[in-house]
This record gives sequence, C-alpha cells and structure tokens, in this order.
Amino acid sequence: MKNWPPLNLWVCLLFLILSACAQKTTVVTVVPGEGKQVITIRASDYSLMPTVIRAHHGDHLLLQVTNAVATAHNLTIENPAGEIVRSVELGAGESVEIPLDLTEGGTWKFYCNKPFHETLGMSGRIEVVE
Ligand SMILES: [Cu+2]
Repeated sequence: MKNWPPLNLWVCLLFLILSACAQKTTVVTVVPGEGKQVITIRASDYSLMPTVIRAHHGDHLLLQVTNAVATAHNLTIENPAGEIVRSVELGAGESVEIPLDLTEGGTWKFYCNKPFHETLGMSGRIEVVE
C-alpha cells in the first residue's frame, strides 16, 4: 500500500501556506523637506503597508491610513520609549489622517491593537534618524 498523498506534496503545501503568511517588508523613505510629509498606509487582513518608514528627527508626517477591508482595524503608534502617542480606530473601509511629529530619533512602532492582529502581521516601524 502506497502512502497517498506523497510526502513531498505535504512539503509543498506547507511551503505555500508559510509563504502566504510571511509578512512582506515594504519600505518607504521620507524625502527631507519642509511641511508635512504625506505617507499612505494601507491596512488589510492582516497586514500594514508599508512595513518600514524611514524618516528624520523633526519630520512632520501626515499618515493617511486606509482600511481596505470589511474588518475593523486600528492603528496604534508608540514612540521609542514605548509610550502610545496615537491610537486610532479604523472602521470597515474607513480612511483617517494622523498627524505625527517625530520628536525623537530611534525606532517608533506601529501596529493594530485588535487581538492577535499584530502577531498575524499588522505591524511596522518608523526608523527615525538624526
Ligand atoms: Cu487589525
């Protein structure tokens, strides 16, 4: 009696599932300049794009966040000290604008605060250089 399906089919399936779940890194770099720097963030099940925003100490960002799906999400932002500086609910299909002044260098973190969404891939960071 042969084993069916063969082992290598299971390995292929596992690989497909893992690669579908793996979070793709997408990077946006803020161009130095005056005034508000507009950054577009797209929230979906379960990702935030871009995942990395590269910016500079003193930049004034305007995050235009769109929830592209019918699930409620959220965008929470922590400064390098781990303090929550913004937490905005994103209803289904909703778009919000979040002004954010980068008052400190270091790594700022953003994520969805709904249960398990961060673990499922809804997270990113703002790398702020001097
Ligand atoms: Cu979410």
